[in-house]
Amino acid sequence: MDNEISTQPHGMEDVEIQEWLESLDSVLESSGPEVAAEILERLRAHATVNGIDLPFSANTPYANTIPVRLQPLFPGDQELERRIKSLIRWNALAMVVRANRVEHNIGGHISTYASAATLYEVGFNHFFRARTEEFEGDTVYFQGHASPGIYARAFLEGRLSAQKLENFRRELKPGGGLSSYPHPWLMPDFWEFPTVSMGLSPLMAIYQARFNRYLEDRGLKSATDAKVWTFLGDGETDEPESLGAITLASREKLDNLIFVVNCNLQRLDGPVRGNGQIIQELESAFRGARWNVIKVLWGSEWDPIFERDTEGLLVKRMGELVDGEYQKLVVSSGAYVREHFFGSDPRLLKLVEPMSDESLRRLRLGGHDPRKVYAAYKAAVEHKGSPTVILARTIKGYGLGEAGEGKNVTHQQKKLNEDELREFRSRFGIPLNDEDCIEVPFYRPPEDSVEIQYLRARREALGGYVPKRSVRTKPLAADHDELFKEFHEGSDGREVSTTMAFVGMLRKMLKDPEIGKLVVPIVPDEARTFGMESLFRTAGIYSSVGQKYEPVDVNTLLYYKEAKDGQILEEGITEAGSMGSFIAAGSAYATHGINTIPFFIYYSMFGFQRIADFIWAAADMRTRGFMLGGTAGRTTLSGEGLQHQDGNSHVLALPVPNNKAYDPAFAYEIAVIIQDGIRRMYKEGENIFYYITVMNEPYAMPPMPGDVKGGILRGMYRFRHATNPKSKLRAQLFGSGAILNEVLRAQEILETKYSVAADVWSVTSYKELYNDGIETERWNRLHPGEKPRTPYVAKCLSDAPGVLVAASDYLKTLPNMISKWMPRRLASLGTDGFGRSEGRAALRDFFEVDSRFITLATLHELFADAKIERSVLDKAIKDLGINADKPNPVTS
Ligand SMILES: Cc1ncc(C[n+]2csc(CCOP(=O)(O)OP(=O)(O)O)c2C)c(N)n1
Ligand SMILES: [Mg+2]
Repeated sequence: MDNEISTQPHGMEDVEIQEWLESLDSVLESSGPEVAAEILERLRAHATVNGIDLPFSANTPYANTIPVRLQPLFPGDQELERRIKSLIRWNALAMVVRANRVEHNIGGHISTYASAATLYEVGFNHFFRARTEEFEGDTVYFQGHASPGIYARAFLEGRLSAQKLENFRRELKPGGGLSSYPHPWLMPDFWEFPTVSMGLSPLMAIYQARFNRYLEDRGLKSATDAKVWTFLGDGETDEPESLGAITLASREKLDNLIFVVNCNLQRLDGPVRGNGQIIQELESAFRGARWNVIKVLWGSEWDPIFERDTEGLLVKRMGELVDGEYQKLVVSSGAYVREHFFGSDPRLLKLVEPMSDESLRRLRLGGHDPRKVYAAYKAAVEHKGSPTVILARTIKGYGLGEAGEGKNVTHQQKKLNEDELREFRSRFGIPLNDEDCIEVPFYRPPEDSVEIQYLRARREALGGYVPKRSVRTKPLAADHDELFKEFHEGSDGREVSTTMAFVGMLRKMLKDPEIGKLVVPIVPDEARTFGMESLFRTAGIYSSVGQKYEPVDVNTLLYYKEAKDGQILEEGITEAGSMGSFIAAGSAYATHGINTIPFFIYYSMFGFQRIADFIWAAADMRTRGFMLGGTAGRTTLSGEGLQHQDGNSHVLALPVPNNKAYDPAFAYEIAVIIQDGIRRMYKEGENIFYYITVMNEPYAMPPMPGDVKGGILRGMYRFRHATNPKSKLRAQLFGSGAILNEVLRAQEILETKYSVAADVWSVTSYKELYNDGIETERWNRLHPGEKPRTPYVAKCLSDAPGVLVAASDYLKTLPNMISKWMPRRLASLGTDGFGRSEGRAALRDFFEVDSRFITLATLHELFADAKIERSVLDKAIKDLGINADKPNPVTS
């Protein structure tokens, strides 16, 4: 391993090494660790300039970071805390075992919490401060698979009934149950942060900690020393998101952020790094990223052995083992440990000579020793200038003994046999007799027991219970009619894109007396793409250190202005990170009681497609705000080609239940959607959020044609009537986004060249129409005796004659999914297939969504209804210049 302390150098006497070590010890004693560190640093520099090749290592030895001599006294009643923890262990296990007795395969996890119990309990008893009137509270991201332990504690605290525990993973039981993992959507008074899709919570926590600073720097909340605690698994760190944002945390000096990595060296299938050392690997990654790293590897029982080891042999030996070997030691006898671990060197064997095999087996790991864990947490909360990660060594399935401690199968262990239950009971001193214990009852000592009294007193001292979610924010008051009115009036012939229109609204919202300061614009290095650079200067780009340099464009009007109170979160090229900010800002109404309104604008292809799981987590978390998919539309974004051109996102938005997805064509539509969105989310307190695609094709924005607000919001409205409604040939055309213009051109061609009179509808949201349709169907099915309801689509089209044709810049499935509620057959045009690097006109020809293809589709429908002759169709194909043998975009 690269952390080995050097083996005996050539010809160097023991005594020489001893002298060096002793002189360092004496500096340490007389002048303290800072001076000692300075000397070592100077020695290192001196060695380098003298040509000594010192290999780089970001690692420290395989030992506790905090030496015994700097370990603080443990302030709690250790014995009582151990008893409380044992009761929690029991109840957590009981929840899972009972649930699986009732319903085979209902699942749940025992071994994750079993390994993490001390890590949580030290936090609960001494560190996690609750939210109070005076203090905002610490934020804790719990490792999802440890949820049984968190529930079991809440049970002891009297916050969850035995009935609730009984219904763990059976949420639909009368009286309710408990969700498998932390889901604020399902338990909105309890869980704050969804964590179980691994890798999301570390990144979300980093951006949460940064957003807390942003709120402070902008004066939206007062500065506090509140911490963001994040518990994650060592296996979880393999998710790219887990470590993907750690440099942001150190760059921003987020000393309000603490990661605790539960290093049980195992994941689901087996060891995280059988052939390596995950702890050392993580240490070098975090130290390299300039985090404060605290390793908690060995428990207090090891201290005297280290003390005896004046030669550093033990640390050296510890650095030699790979994790697979460590895992083996965990499940082995004391004799095996003596032979295989200490037996590598007679001097090591001598160190443990006085110890029995039993005491060797009982040597605890650091993550199971409250004193070591307390020391690490205290150091973490007191540390200034950088985030802290605690790498705590634990045993997966700790206490399960034969039932799974340290075993590869332990992650999936949900059942214990009678002997195993009795053993667990005895090991943790649960007051249940042999008979009772095999029933695995929940056990809570009486209210006046010392355990319950102590536990309550500890939580009282820390301000109350954790986790607890509450919404304290006051609803917004204004209606914002004035703010949005100007956008209803059209652009007076001036050609603007919907993106420009949106940016105009954003600019205006930023100046609004009520919501101005609450708006949080978020961009992943795309502001110029969207024409937002003017906001750099007016709103400023948030930077925790202001601007330490004169920007290169300082002499221009729109220079790149970074400021401590800057409002824009310019995240750089990280959609995941930007989503982290979106989630933090969009949930601040609950986390901080502040109604921040995030507007996250990004390249639409890189949203739902790239970071869908974060969006899902945002939905679970009841996040509010607006996501704006810019440069949207497979054929509207020209030139960029296959990976950029988005015809997918409105389909990918369909599954997110509380997300409202809109594909607006005109500025007034966007204004209506945003104004109503602010009302619903921030006045009515609805737990919804918005996805709005905006495009970069400029065209004249028409004024709002009468009061169509209701239609815009519900998903469709008639934008333009046919000029000759009496015509024999009739059609209803549906268009969305920029493709609506193609539909309008088709309307003209159809009318002038083919005498077809078409009405044109703007479909702002297929998702809204679809949800309305399925909800109506469902209601009718469940209420057969009542007057059937009619889906909104059907209502709109009840007196609309003619054939039906829809076109959008997205997959054809969108119009198809609502066609069943239409009065007649629907022809759908869309952009299924890979994009191309081309201009708009060529793209729309390629994907067959331009006015010519809409015209042809309409004529074809009329032909199918025997309203026109084949010859008209043949001629149209020729006249419109359509190549009937062109490649199929879906397969080419
Ligand atoms: C993104 C994602 N992939 C896979 C899983 C399934 N899964 C749940 S727990 C687990 C193993 C966890 O190991 P580790 O992170 O080391 O946590 P431990 O239980 O050991 O503390 C896996 C693979 C998941 N929850 N999320
Ligand atoms: Mg693990």
